[in-house]
Amino acid sequence: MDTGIRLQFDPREHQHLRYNPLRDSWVLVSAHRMKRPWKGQVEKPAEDNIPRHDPHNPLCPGSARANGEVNPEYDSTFLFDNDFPALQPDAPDPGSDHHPLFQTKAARGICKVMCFHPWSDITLPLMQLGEIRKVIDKWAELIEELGSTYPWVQIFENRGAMMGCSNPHPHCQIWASSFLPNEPALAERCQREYLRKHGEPMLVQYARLEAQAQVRVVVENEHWLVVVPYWATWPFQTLLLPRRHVLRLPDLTSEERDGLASIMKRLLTKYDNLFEVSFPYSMGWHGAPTGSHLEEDTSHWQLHAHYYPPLLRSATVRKFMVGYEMLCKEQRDLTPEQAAERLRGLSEEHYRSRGEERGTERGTAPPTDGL
Ligand code: H2U
Repeated sequence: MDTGIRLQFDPREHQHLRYNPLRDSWVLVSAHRMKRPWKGQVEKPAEDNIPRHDPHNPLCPGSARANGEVNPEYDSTFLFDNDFPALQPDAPDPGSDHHPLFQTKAARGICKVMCFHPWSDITLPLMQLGEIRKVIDKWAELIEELGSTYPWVQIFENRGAMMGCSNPHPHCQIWASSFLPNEPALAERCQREYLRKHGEPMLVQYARLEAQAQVRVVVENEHWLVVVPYWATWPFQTLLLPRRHVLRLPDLTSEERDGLASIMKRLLTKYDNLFEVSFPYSMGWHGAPTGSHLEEDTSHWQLHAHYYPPLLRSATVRKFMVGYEMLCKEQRDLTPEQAAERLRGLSEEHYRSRGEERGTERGTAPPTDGL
């Protein structure tokens, strides 16, 4: 029933829909939902007494993995083929001439694991900038190497047991596939359409507008910008964007890679400081497709990383994407602007380093290129 009374719209109080141009979908923002009491599931606090070296942990230097291979005594990053790969290079072709309701296609690929550091009790925000830079260089190398044949190379990190991570040792995974997976395929279509309609790559324009507005910016430096996107679905979701138009990780200059190491450290320190816990998330890189796409015009793409953390209210209360989200559409409980403001206001000194002499412990040296 329309009462005829028109209230002044306040995004923090009044539910509304926001458009996600990367997924061509709408998210329901209902910030007032944060007021509801929570008697639901409370997660176990993240483990924080992880031993630096555990000879029985298959990701540690010198340990034996599931396939019997022994890891070298590595002292930086370490890459190996996943012993339980979801994609293998030589799976037989199932054939594709099936009923429209029972379709299959060939799926081939390769899965790798990359350890970031020899220590199990360290995470990216606690690593030194030079150590993070080595991770970035390795990521770029992998895109170059696997991308020479595979159309999509997904680099992703699941951090924390809450995100299904099976091992606390700092690591990420790399899955290269013979096909463009659903999310990248959607991002491909949306960015292509956007450039056609608006004459500028979507995320290049978006970064510029967000840098001007400053409302959803969390951290920034000369080369990079982190925002809680206007269309964020997870409570503290962020989008990491270069300021320059960059198609893929290997295209980054040395200065941009250093800037990336710094901005990652700053963002992840803020994440950990939010609830004073090693903040769980899934993150991953999206850049222009590779393989045969290397010969095509992919200028509609802009390199970016998504961070999807599940926590909502505290270190132990997460956001569930369940009933309405599964059956209708994604819904969020605080506005992206509120989330950005909270993250922006947090210290860039890691809570685990506080009280220690600055720069004497690993990871405590303050970043040098903050704006
Ligand atoms: P996650 O914890 O993010 O799942 O990554 C650990 C990966 O390491 C996982 O994909 C692999 C698992 O298959 N792994 C090996 O390849 N060999 C081992 O001996 C243990 C774990």
